[in-house]
Amino acid sequence: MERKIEAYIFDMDGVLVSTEKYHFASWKRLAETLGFSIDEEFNEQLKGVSRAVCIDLIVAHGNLQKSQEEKDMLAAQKNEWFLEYISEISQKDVLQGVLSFLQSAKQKNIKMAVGSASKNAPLLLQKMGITHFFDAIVDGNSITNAKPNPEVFLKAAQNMNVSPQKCLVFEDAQSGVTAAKRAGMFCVGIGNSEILSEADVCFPGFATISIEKLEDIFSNNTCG
Ligand code: B16
Ligand code: MG
Repeated sequence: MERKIEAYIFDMDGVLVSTEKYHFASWKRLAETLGFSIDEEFNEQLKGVSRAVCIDLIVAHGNLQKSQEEKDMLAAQKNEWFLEYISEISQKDVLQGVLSFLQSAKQKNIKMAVGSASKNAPLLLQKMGITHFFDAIVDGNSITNAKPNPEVFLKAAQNMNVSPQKCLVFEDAQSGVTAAKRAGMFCVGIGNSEILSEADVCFPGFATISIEKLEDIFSNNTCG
């Protein structure tokens, strides 16, 4: 029996916009003020997970002991730098191919949601002028369990009134791909297929993705 996708759920950072470089720059700057450095490989662990989990990972990486109050202050500092870095973001920063993909999906009446760990998601979507495309926005302000917990994607499906089996998630982070699979959803990895090995299929970005191609892959996939 042919299966159809009824809804798309987009991660934000690294999928709709390349803000991951600003998250990385802010965490690196913070680590350096604490006396150590972080590299791109370590940064893979920070992608997709909440600010609070990131600060725990950073502190552990530097073999430091910090109280909750100190960690909150460090996280606030990181966010202040991140907000400075993203202050000039506008529609020109939407990743290549994303805008035309959103327009085509809207024309086909496919439901769409954002499922992001970021508390800055509403601000960034507004800066990029793409908020109106989405039927639901579930972000770091509305969830209690960070990815790889599936809560963010299950909530997005529920808010759109679509069953998880009919949702397709776009993700650039290992933690996010795991969350999508735990939610019982088909997952399209955006980025390196070796890093995102749990995804059902991988593309380097939206420039090479079309709705027709996705329908084809989804309907022929028996284990997604
Ligand atoms: P904030 P996503 C995630 O967004 C980022 O990938 C991750 O690097 C960041 O730490 C997290 O949001 C929290 O962001 O500090 O802005 O609340 O990829 O799930 O859209
Ligand atoms: Mg991401």
